[in-house]
Amino acid sequence: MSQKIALVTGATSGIGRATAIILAQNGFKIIAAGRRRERLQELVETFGAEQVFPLEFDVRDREAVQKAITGLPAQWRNIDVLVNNAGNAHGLAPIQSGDVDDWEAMLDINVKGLLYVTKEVLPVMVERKTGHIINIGSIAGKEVYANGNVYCASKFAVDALSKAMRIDLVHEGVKVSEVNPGAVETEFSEVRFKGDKERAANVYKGFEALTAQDVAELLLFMITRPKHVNLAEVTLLPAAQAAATVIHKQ
Ligand code: NDP
Ligand code: 8X3
Repeated sequence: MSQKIALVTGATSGIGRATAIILAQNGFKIIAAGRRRERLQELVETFGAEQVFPLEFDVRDREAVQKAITGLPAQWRNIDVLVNNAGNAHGLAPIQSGDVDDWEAMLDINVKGLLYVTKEVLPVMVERKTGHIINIGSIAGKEVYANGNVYCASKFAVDALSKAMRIDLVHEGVKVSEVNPGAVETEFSEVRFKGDKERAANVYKGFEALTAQDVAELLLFMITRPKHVNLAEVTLLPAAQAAATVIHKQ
């Protein structure tokens, strides 16, 4: 049987990188997407050009997304799995003092970017009547928390879109799932706090946060279920976390 092809967005860091690696280790061919070329290249060097195809684009750039995906070489076009993972938070401020540029970045990346990528991948899945899309939402897409406003809104949108996509695509043979992680120690908080490493590290102090590997292992499990099985929605929390802001810290 030919190897399945998975497109993972945000494959340069955190959850996306761990997912690209675990899928490659388990025999998938990976289209690794992100903006940081050298990190995509590292994946190619590790697994070889036969197994990893680097695809550099900014998910906010609709034309670039379209060109990159429609321009894939023929042997990489039949994407079986799409992991819509690229995303981030920018800032953590009350709505009255939020930065509009931060709001736009979150909505453009987490919501519109996910839609742009999905739009380009779907024709092949619908034509072949097979495919699996996994959207990375968040506990922040299930509960709002103080100062999380627009990030939470972007992840509530991912939740709504995942449910809606599942309804529309059930008639096309395409499975849609959603994974909603709690606290995962990645570059996420460094990006949210604009490079303030100390503030970022504090988020994960006093408890054992999830690792990107924990999430990647779940994704591998979901992706490798039999064709008739869809783990539609999974919330994955650290054992020390009970809700978005309820974390048992030592
Ligand atoms: P990281 O910051 O480690 O990774 C984010 C990834 O997204 C990077 O690979 C980055 O690649 C990519 N990305 C960001 N902006 C863009 C863009 N404009 N165009 C293309 N790619 C982009 O964070 P995580 O791994 O933690 O985050 C992955 C997903 O998980 C996000 O959707 C996040 O919201 C979600 N999540 C994270 C949680 C956490 O606690 N860490 C919890 C719940 C959900 P590059 O910069 O190279 O473009
Ligand atoms: C990331 C988790 O709780 O920081 O989505 O919003 S949280």
